[in-house]
Parts: sequence; C-alpha cells; structure tokens
Amino acid sequence: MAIVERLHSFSPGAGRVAPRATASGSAETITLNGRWRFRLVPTLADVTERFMDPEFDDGAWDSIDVPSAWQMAGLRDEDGRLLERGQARFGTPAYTNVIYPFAIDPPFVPDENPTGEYRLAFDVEPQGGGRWLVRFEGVDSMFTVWLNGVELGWSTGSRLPSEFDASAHLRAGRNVLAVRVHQWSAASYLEDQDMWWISGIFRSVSLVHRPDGGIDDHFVHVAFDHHDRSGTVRVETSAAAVVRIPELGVEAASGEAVRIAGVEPWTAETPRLYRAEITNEAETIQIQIGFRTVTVEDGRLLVNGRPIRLRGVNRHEWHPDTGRTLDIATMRRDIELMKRHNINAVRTSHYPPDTRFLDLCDELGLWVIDECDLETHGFGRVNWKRNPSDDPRWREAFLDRMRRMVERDKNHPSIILWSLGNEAGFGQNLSATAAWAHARDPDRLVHYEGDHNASAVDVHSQMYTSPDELRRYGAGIEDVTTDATHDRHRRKLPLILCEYAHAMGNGPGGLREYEELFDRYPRLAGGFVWEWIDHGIRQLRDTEPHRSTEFFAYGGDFGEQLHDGVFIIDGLVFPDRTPSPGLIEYAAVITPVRVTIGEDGIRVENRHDFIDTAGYTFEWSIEAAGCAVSSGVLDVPPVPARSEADLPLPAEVDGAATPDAWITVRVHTATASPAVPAGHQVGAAQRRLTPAAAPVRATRRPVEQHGTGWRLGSALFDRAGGLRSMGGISARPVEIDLWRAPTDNDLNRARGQASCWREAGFDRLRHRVESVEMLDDELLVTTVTAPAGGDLGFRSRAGWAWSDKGLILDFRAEPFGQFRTALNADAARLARATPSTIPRLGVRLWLDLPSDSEIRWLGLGPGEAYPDTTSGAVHGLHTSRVAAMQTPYVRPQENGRRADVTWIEITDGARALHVQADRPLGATVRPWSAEQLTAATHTPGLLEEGGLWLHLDLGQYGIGSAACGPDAFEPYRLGPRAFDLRLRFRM
Ligand code: IPT
Repeated sequence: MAIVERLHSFSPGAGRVAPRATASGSAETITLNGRWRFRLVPTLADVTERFMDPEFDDGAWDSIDVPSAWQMAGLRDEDGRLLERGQARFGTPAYTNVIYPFAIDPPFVPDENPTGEYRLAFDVEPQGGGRWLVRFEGVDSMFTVWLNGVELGWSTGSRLPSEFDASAHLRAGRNVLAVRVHQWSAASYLEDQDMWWISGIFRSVSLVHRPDGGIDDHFVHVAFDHHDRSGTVRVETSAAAVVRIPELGVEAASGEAVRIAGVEPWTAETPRLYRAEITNEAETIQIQIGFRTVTVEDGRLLVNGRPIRLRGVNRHEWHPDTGRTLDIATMRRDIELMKRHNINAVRTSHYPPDTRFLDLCDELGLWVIDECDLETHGFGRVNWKRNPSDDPRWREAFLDRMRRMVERDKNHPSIILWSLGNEAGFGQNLSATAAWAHARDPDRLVHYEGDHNASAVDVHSQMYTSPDELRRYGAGIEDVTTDATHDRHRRKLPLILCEYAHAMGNGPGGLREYEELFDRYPRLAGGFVWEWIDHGIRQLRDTEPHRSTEFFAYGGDFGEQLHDGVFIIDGLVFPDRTPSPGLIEYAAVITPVRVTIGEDGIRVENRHDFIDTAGYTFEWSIEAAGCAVSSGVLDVPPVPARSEADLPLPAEVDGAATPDAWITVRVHTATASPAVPAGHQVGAAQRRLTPAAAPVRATRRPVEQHGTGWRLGSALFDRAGGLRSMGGISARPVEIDLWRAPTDNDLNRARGQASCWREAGFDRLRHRVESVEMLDDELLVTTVTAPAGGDLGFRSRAGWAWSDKGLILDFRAEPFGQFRTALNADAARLARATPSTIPRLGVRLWLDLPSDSEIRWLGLGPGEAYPDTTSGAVHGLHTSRVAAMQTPYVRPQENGRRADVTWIEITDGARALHVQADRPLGATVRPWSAEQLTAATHTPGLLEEGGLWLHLDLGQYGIGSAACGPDAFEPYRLGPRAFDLRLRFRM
C-alpha cells in the first residue's frame, strides 16, 4: 500500500501481532531506547526513498532520543540545553483544545504532514529459538516499521502498544531498524484530545523474545467475597501453565478457579498485592494479584461489597521538558502528590498511560478509570456530521483501540472501570466497543460520559454539572432520557462526575458545594477534578542582556495560527509539579478524616470506605491571638470506615479566657506508607473560642500643618490630604480599590464577570479629592472615585488621626450611580443588564519597602484564600516573604490574597509597618501593581516596580469554575455596597 493510501485508511494498521497483556519474566527483553538517527521532513513529497535500507548512509542526519516527541526534543540543542524562545530544531508544539488543526475531511489529512524518519543500528545475538517481536509502547500518530530493509507492518493508536514479528528478519550481529512516523493520519481524527499536538516515538521501544510454547498472554480473573472474605483467582493463559501464589500456598493449573479463604482484599486504601508466578517449561512470568470485586447495586458503586467514594483527578501525562514522555520517578511523584493530597482515584484522561503508571497505582493504591485513546471532539464544530463514532467504516479502528487497551491492562487490580474514550459523541462504534469490553471482561464496569442515555454503560457519567442539577440526580428526580428502557436502566446507575471543578488558573472555587452533595446522596459516587497538571512547556526568554528567565509557554506561544491559548493550563499542580493552591483546597475538602469542632464536643468522621482511623493521630492546640496556650492529643478510639465518633472537648477549652482564642485539631498519619510519610497532615479543623479583643482606646493628638500639607505624628500628608509617608516609609495616598487582575474564570466569555467589570470600568478608576478639612484632631479627606468613561463610583471619606496608639484611618465609602453590567448602554440594554458584581471592595496603598520584606499576619494561612477557597487555610500567626506570597500562575492573574487578616506587618529588618484592622480583611502584598498583573501574559512580564502594594479588602468576588463550569456560587458573589473600615498603622 502506498504511503498516501495508508495515511488515509480507516484501517488501524497491519502486520501487528495480537494485543496481549504487559508482562515481565524470564523471557529476554532488550531495550532499543537511546539515541537514534533522525530526519524530519515537512511533507510527504520530501520523504527519503530508501532510508530503510540497512546500507543507507545516515551520517548527515540529526539524532534524537527515543523515546521523545520530536517537537519537544527540538526545543533543546544536541547537548540538552534549552534553546531561546523562538528557536526549535524539529518543528514546534501546537495546542488546540477541540478544533482540528486540519480540514475536517475524513479520512484525509493535509499534504503538509511533518514526517520523522528514524534509524537505529543495533547488535543482537538472538538465542533460544522462538519469536522476536519489536514492541512500540507509543508512537504518535502513524508509523511504518522496517527491519533490515523489510517492512514488518504499520500501526496507529498513539497511546497504545504495537508489536511486530521480527523473527524472520532478525540476524545475529548488526541489524537496522527503520521507522517512519507521520504527524497526521486518518487516525488523527480519533485523537483530538485537549492537549499539545506533538509527534514521534514518545514511549519505549524494545525487542521482546517469545519462546516457543511461552505464555504470550495471561488474564488474571479475581474476586473477593466480602461475606466470607475469601478470594477467587483464575488465570487464563495462552499456553498451559501453572500458577503459584506462594504466600497463599496456591498452586493451580491455568484456567482453574481457586477459592482461597482469608485473603486480604485489594482496595485503593489497602493496596494489598500477592506476588505470584505463572510458569511452564518455556517461561516464567511474575505477576501481582489483588483480590477485589467491582459491582453496581442499588444505584451504588461498590467494591468488595462496600460503597466507594471517588476523590479523583483527571491525569494527562505531562512534563514541561519532555511532554508526554515520562520517567518512572515522575510517575511515582504524581501518585505521591495525589495520595498526599487525599486523592484516591485517577481517570487516565484521555488515553491509556504508560503501563508503569498502572503498576504504581496497583502498588500504591488508586482507583483507576482507564480511558481509551479516543476523542473526536472537533466534529462537534460541524454538528457531529460524519463523526467517526457512528460511521461503520471506522468500526474496526474503534474496536482495535479498545482491544489494545483492555488486553494490555486487564491484569491491574487498580482499574475498576474501562472508559471508551472522551468527547466522541455517540454512535454504533461506541456501542460495539462497549459490548466487546463487557464480553471480554465481565468483571469490570464500562464508562463513557458521552453516552448520555447510559445505553451502553454501567455507570452514568457527567461533566461540569452544576450543584443544582447534581442534587436532582442524587435525589433520583432527574429528567427522563429519550428512551424509556434506557431511562429505567440509567435510574439504577450510580453517577460520577468524570470532570468537574475546572482547575484553570486561580481555582477551582466552590469545591465544598460538590462535596456536600457527594456526602448526602449515596448514588453520587464522587468525581474527578479537571485536571491534574498544567501542560506548560518550559522556555527561556531573554529578559535582560545576558539574562534569560525560565517560564512556561502555552497555546499560541509557538506562533500557532490556530490555538486555544491558556486553556491548556488548567491543573492542580503547576507544570513543574509544585502544588497550586487549588490542590491544597481540594485536599482539605476531600479529607478522608473530617473533624468538626462543636460547642460541646468534637466529631470525627471517618470518610474512608475500608479502613478505620487507627492509623491517624489527632492533636489539638489552643492559641490566643496566634500565641500557643495549650495543646495535647485527643484519645480517639478507632472509628470504623464510613462512621463517626463524638468526643468531649479538651478540658482546657473551658479555661480559655484570653481574647481571640482558637482551638485547632490536626489529623496526621501515625505511620508511614509507601506514598505518604508518617506525620503527614490529612486534615485540620478549627473553632473560635473567644471573641477578638475589643478595639483599643486611643487618645488623639492634634493635627499640625507641615509645609503646604500636614503632619500627624510621624505621618506626612500633602496638600490634597494624600498620605506621603509614615514613620519614614514613603507612601502613596490610600485609594479605593475595586479591581483584580482577572482570573481565567473571570475571563470566560459566557459565564465569567471580567467583561462586565471592564465594561463598567473598574480597571480604570480615577480619583478626585473633593475636600480636605483640618479638624482639631482629624484630617478629613473626601474623594470621588469613578471609572474613566463612567458615571458610577464611590464617594469616600477618610478621617486620619494621630494617637498614642499610632496612625488611625477611619474610612467610609458609599456607592453612587447605576451599577449595572452594561455601561454606556441604550435603555433596552440597560434594562436587560443585571445589577453589577464587582471584583473587589477595599483599599490599596503603595509603600516604599523592599521586595524582599518579611510579612507576618494573624489570619488565615499559610496559603492564599478567596471567599470560596478557604478550606485549605487555618487561622493563626503566619510568616512569609513577599516573593513567597505570590502564586506563580502560568498566566499572571489575581493571586496571593490572605483571608481573614486582623493584622499584617511588613518589615525590612530596619523598618516595620504594622497594620491592624477592626475586622478580618483580605490582605495582599505585591511587588507590582494590579495594573501590571492585569497586563502580563507570562511570568517574566512581571517586573518589580520598587516598593510594595498593599491591598486590603472587605471582600472579593468568589473564584468559581466559570472557565469550564459554573461561576462562583451565590453566597460568594460580591456587589457594590457602602462600607466602613478602621485601620491602625504603627511604625
Ligand atoms: C472537557 C474535555 O473532556 C476535557 O478534555 C477538557 O478539554 C475540558 O473540557 C476543558 O478543559 S469537554 C467540555 C465540552 C466541557
């Protein structure tokens, strides 16, 4: 078949051996990973005619690491050093979410089809008879393989393995493997996942020996009977063999079902694996067996007879330097981070991961939805016309993908659901794959979100459902499906949110609201936050002569004509895997051991599904105004899974008389497990015991004239009543502050608020001092603040006084004008416009303090917190530095706010400014202005301006999930209102 025909073929490949389980054992496997010769050509017309010939001279070619994606490898020089931005050796990554970067004309793809030609010369001494296979774990998107000049076959299915029989052509001594990989092929229509388009041999390649009579394939069928706690195992093999589980004294023939009394079951909480081997004369393979049974009963998702709650994430494979090529340390790191943040489930969105990741899920304990490498989302743009999912010509390709996933991964106890893919509409090919999976593996459940009627699946799945709608599903009062039979079936199914809470930029907010529903309704089996990691690409940008700054690139940064910008940056961890505040929040909301401190006692809820709380310690402490008062350890009898216990409060609670006293209970792991160390905090709870101290009585001193302005103690004001310095620290006048640099949620065109805020003009406030009055002991300044081009705003009155307790500011403000979302509008538009929300309500001032100042505050911390993201923060005395308080969102946006702050202190060692508020405020300190934060598109765009901005707010608009989901929920929306505020500055 000519290349062109093959590229435009509905067929998934040819010449491949039947898919089979991943296995390791006595048979030899030789890695072919390493440095290969490589040449990239831009179009099919440029391919190298005889490059597969063993004698072909590739001396002038480039070289590349296998595995790697060529676009990612090409961002570095031959020695692995990052090239400057704009330079690349092998094409560049391109990002689109839904839209295909080629015309929708299936099965055709453009002539402009970057093609990588790879050559590897290697020496082997094949021994022992049998067959030799060349195994590719993943090649994107279509490739043909030649060994010693002879074609072995071709394949598609980028995130799936392909094996070719090389036996007839493998020689003792030198061999040459040649592979031609095309970026685009008919199969690209099936791989429209929301991720970077990158290509090449991006997973390992090996030469695998298959001895005659060897165990080519095996299928471990397991069950756990929760009534008598026995396990059953039956191992099907492709050749007769003996199965041994030494620890259980089991020795059985392949195919024989063995029931074993008293086994320990596998769960994500107790990932108990039994070592076993399957052996015959030809070979021995080592396996790990986990006993567990997955069922749906009474609309609940059960494992081993008990309901489970999925506290999950969607995980793409990503590394900022290597793309979708991950090393084992990175995979392990992902799981450690997940488990240390209370996550217990992964959906492998949207393709089967490197198999080693699944081994780690088995070993460390995570529930897995293994998802097929299938997405045809781009057809949505043409009303799903010609969608492959319902076109019989693609049927074999669909089945091929599902088969290759299930056959490869069928022995992982961690996998409880097979997912048919993502966002591929619905149609006969998906029904066929579901039917095939049910027949091949009756012991697991089938998932696919796009099957809205749940006609082919065993769990109902949705994405980005609002809490209101979710509540209806929980209560079983959801709308009927179009078909009565499907409706009856669907009503019996548990519901999961395979995606919710879009973690783009600052956020997600509103996680608690979902958690409450998951808690309340047994039918709701939990959900998976979208998504685990920001797919940023590490780049260097020249910021100054001889200085380059690293940053993370996103869509459009490689000059793509078509791209979806920053939508690729929507993870709970930053590209370098630093946890973002969203992950801290999620960990707190989903804590498996929830403590609630009431007036009369402490409630411990064990939200695990299987284990009791014996493995946790519960420490309490009482602090008053941030200072330790007393502490101890709670005596908590082991609380069984899914139950709760009530305990008395520590006796010391009664004695707490000092103002602003709080009790905190922290839950830690008592012992280490493979992914989580001992002493790791899994949750915390707090309760205020005594009110904050009454405001101090201050004796005011007279205001003095000073030059053309005024002096109030150590504070100087200009003639317009504007603050100029305090205690030797230069300052700028206090201003009303309504703006925040829009978050990615704010910027969503359909549900976000930023466009209204901009239309209203909150980003361009102008201030006009109306009057300055000198009273005996107060300097009174009234100001009108309104946006350029607008006639609404705030009138404020700042009363400044000097006292024995420092500089006092009494600030009052009142809104005026029509706060409507449509400003400058005609009457009709105005009538339709809803009352405006505002991003922030507060004040800001600039201080001449250095950017390495130390910050202390009493309030929530240590991390940032917004109205609907406060779960991960605790009240107390916190210390940090300016730089550490900036959250490095890949696209700069509002960040770094500390909530419920009653005082904050900024010090450079020599000078200190202490600001005390009469009520808890949001406090943000930045070395750059909100204007700069708003304008920056990447982190190197944020430049220290000299001095610090201090923002204090009485409220901010919630964070929500509007980038792909609901906006901030009602209680977290902020509108304009009159406010007053008293601040006391001490220097
Ligand atoms: C949903 C996709 O499944 C996921 O891959 C990702 O693109 C996410 O959106 C947004 O980041 S689909 C969307 C129509 C809700």
